[in-house]
Amino acid sequence: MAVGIFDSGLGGLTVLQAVMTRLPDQPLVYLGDNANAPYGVRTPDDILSLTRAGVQRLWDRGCDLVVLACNTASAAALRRMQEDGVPQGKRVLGVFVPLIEALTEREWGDNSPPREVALRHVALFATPATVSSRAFQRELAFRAIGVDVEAQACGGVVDAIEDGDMILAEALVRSHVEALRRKMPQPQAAVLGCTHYPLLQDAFAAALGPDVTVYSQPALVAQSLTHYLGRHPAMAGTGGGIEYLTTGDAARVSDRATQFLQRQVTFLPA
Ligand code: DGN
Repeated sequence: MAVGIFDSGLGGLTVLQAVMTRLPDQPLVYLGDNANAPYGVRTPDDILSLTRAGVQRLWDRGCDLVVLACNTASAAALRRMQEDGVPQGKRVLGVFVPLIEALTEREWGDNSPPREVALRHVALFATPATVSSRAFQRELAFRAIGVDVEAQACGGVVDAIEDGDMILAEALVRSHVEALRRKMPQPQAAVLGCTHYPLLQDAFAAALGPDVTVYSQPALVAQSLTHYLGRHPAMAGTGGGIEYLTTGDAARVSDRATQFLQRQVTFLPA
């Protein structure tokens, strides 16, 4: 059975890439809602209804398990979708929990009560919608006590990446890191809470300096998914293969994705 990977646009390809590397035999279907991207500046209700529609498309294609490879969608929609009830036999997972489990040094899927952890000062870099949702802090509080989180809404970064303007994206990273440092001079760890940002991992690491550990999601999500499929083997598949779907202009999205991943990628209309 194929696993669905959903994102508002291209950012989720960083997660897809890590999942492919980790699980080369697992069939995957990627759906980018490029017609409605970016989500980072939309209202929570808008993000919820777009995410619901995207996940439903993937469920309808037979992907019983869908990963929201987008922090903005995970922040605004995941808990609400789960609380409203997911259809029998279907699942939807997000990208915060693997990151937080790694940050708090938990086993994958460990739902035990929150406890003291070594980490004290964490900087979160994410889209404006993710930052204002406070979903990261809420999920962290379910697992850890006494961690101080300072969040920086990184306006403009996703648009610069989607436009292929990495010079602008890197300049924005430097100015967002400076803004964060004015609020929290010495973070111990920095969380890249947007699936686009791994493309700027080096820029974040350089601006933050060697004393800050930078956590990026794709590899953590892939590890956590591997563990999840081990616990739920009926949701896994064999034989590999990846289908790329978009709600946007397939030719344009294919060009951008090819640039983004630096290998030929062909999207089909969803
Ligand atoms: N890549 C998305 C995320 O992880 O939040 C953000 C993309 C967007 O729609 N702004």
